[in-house]
Formats: sequence, structure tokens, C-alpha cells
Amino acid sequence: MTALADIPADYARDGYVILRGLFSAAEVAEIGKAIDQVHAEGVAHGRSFRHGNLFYNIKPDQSGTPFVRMAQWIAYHQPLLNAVRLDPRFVTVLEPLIGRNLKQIINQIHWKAPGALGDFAWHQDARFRLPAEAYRNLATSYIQTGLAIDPHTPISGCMKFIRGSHLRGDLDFDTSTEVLGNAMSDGVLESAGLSPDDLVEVILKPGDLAFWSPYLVHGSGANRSDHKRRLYINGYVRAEDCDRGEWAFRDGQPVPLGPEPALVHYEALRERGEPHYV
Ligand SMILES: O=C(O)CCC(=O)C(=O)O
Repeated sequence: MTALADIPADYARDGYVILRGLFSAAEVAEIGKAIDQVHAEGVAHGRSFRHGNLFYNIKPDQSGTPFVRMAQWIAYHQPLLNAVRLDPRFVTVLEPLIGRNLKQIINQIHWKAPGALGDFAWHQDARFRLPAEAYRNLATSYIQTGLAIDPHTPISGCMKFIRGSHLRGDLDFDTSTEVLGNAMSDGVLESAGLSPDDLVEVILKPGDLAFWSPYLVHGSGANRSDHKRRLYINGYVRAEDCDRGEWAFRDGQPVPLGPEPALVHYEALRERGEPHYV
């Protein structure tokens, strides 16, 4: 557990920080209810659905039942989850690293139902910060955060970090396969010259926040527990270093969403921003 004053040194050394109990049990219970509501909407959609940046990633499981794997930019749609991403606690913990003027690139929920698919192959998030020319000084300007809604343990498919791997920069992992839905392979670590001795199981209780560098190698496995494993991910970037994203904090103050969505990842936002199934 990192104390606030130790964030810069711990982050620089390890490439990640874990803060315990940043959100209270009562807050997490409310956030969990909002996340479940979004999940129910995803199930009702029955297949992947997009409206502007809002995106539900849904695939049928082995029995053909719709399985909601993740939702992106739910902040446009769910007021409580929008308020959480603008909570001042985020700027308090991130300011020493990336400042008080922050845009947001990632606003995402990951679900892992008990026994369901949910692997994330080893990767560096830097691979997804595209187009590359829209991001400057990525290593020192971007941070991904993950708020645990349920217990994250090795059994429930918690994340695994390779401590210190951010110092290696871009490791050019194989990009031929999807990260989501593919298992972690030790061979990938070995061929990148990374040691399994540096592997950290990211064990979180509800309300704990982990945050990590875009170059930290990480992944996660299936949920073999008897409970769901929900993670609320928000990724922030120093505004002056990025041409994409929605404003989140200006001079440390939350910035509400504007009347028009900003260009984030979805390149056809202006041509096909209307609701549609994918
Ligand atoms: O939800 C997870 O376990 C994986 C998260 C992750 O790897 C990511 O968001 O980059």
C-alpha cells in the first residue's frame, strides 16, 4: 500500500501504485448497482451496440446467451458513473504525476462473470493509444486507473503486473491477436526478456484503486470464483500532451461533458455517431 506522499517514487520504480480504500463500502455499493444496471442494458441489447463513443462489447457465450464483456464511455449514459470519473480523489492522487489539467481517454467497465471468459493477454496499454501522433510524452503523460468493485484475487481473475516493466519502454508485443479473450502466455514474457519473478498479483478489495503506466506489462486470467469481478477503469492524460479525449479536470476542477462528444477512439464519430448495432 502506497501512502499519498510516496506515490511519485513508488510509481517511478514499479510502474504502478495501489491505494487501499479510496472509495468507501457505501460508495462502492452504489457504483456496483449502476454497473449492474449497465450490464442489464447490455444483455437486453443482445449484441454489440454503439452510440457515439458509448459502446457495449457483447458476444454470445458457449450456450448462445449474450455475454457483456465490457462497456466503453458509459459516462455519457449513466450519471453516477459519470460523477465517479470526475471525483476529486482522482485529481488528488494523479496530480503529482500528470498535473491538474486532465483529459480522459478511457472510461470503461470490465465484467468477469464466474466461470466466464475474461482473459486479457499480456500487453502494454501504450499499444492502444492511437493514433500515436495524437499522444506526446506518453510514458509520463498518461495513467490508467482501475477501481475494484468486487474482490480481485488470483481466483477471481485479478490483474497481474510485471513490476518495473514500464522501464523497458515499448516492448512491441505481438499485435496479431486480440488482447481481450486471449490467455496470458509465459512465452510472451520470456521472449520480451521479462522475468516471472517480477510478477505481482494485483489483489484488491472493493474500493481499492490501482493505477499503472501505459508501458507496464500486465494481463489477467479467467474468473474461477463464485462471484463476479467488476473493474471500473478510467484513463487520464495531461491535456497539453494529447489531442484526443474528453476534458475531465481543468485546473483541478471537474469539467462536465459538453453538448457534442469529443473525438476519443471511435474514428467514425462524426460520420456515424447515431445509435447502431455492430
Ligand atoms: O480487467 C482486467 O482484468 C484487465 C484490464 C486491462 O488489462 C486493461 O484495461 O488494460
